Amino acid sequence: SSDVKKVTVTGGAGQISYSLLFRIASGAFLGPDQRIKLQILDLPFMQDSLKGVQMELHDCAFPLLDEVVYTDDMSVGFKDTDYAFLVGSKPRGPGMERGDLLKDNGKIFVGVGQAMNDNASRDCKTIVVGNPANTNCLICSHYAPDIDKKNFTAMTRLDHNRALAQIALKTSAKVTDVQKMIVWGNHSPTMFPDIKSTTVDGKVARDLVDRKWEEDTFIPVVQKRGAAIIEARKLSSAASAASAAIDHMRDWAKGTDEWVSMSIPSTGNPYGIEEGLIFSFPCTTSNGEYKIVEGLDISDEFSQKNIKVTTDELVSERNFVEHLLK
Ligand code: NAX
Repeated sequence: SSDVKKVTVTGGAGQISYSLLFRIASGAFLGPDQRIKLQILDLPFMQDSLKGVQMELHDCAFPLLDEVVYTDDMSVGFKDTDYAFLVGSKPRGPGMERGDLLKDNGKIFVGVGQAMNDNASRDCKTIVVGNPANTNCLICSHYAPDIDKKNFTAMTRLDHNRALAQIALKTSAKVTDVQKMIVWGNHSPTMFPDIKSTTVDGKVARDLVDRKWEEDTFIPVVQKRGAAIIEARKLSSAASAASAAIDHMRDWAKGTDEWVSMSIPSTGNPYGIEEGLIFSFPCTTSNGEYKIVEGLDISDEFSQKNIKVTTDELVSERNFVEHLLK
């Protein structure tokens, strides 16, 4: 029926999805009253594995889950979808340069964009999780010209949540006491976790932690957290990535007054970031729309330097896939 929301997840047989699908189906995304149909996509050789995921989803007997389809056919997977979690992509293999990854995964997002343009709801809200997420998002949106660009976003919420957690741990505060966190730029080690505006239980964060810790420990720990997880777990972060994807999409769909970091298409305003780049900004959300937090002073040398590094990287990634953006 029409009050069932269709949710598409790509890369459905992968490790992030093994956490994400079950959280979506349990109601963590759209709440305890919203019925859901899951449309799960993965490549042809993963269909057996997807069948197992479907069996487990059935076995949870989730009250909100109307139907689960799994497929390798994008016209089925994206049919009339309301929300798309684009997780599927090729992991970076040994000896692979970032450029190779950009090229290989860029091609995936050409096809995904086309399939979404032909099949998805015109109001479909999309998060790109698969790396390099920001530039994949740019490509996907380019190939879905009939869907508003503002509906295509990429995930920097995991970086945002990591930054919240580091400040909470350092100041012995609850994570909910930490507010006005920002991650600017690209989901990559050039991202800029910015605590200039951050408060902890109402107090200015920079009065509680010193600048040396901020610059030499906090920022690099957040920037390199993905690598630290791989080192410890021998697998990349999965449950935390799924949780952040839910946070991003839930807040976008249902609204929040908290500042959250979302990678969205820049319009050039209000911070002068080049138009069109998929760039992480501080946002608030209401009525299914996000809005950039305005009026922040980022004119100091430290902010400018850090924002420039991550902007330059996004420009160079875009230049690398220019042939796909014609
Ligand atoms: P896995 O390798 O476990 O799963 C990826 C799945 O995608 C596989 O089942 C694969 O068959 C499928 N796939 C590949 N190409 C596809 C296509 N064209 N259509 C549909 N499915 C396709 O990776 P996992 O650990 O789940 O990570 C998925 C992606 O998230 C990776 O690109 C990873 O780098 C990225 N991440 C992004 C994060 C972010 O903050 N934006 C953080 C976590 C994660 O590292």
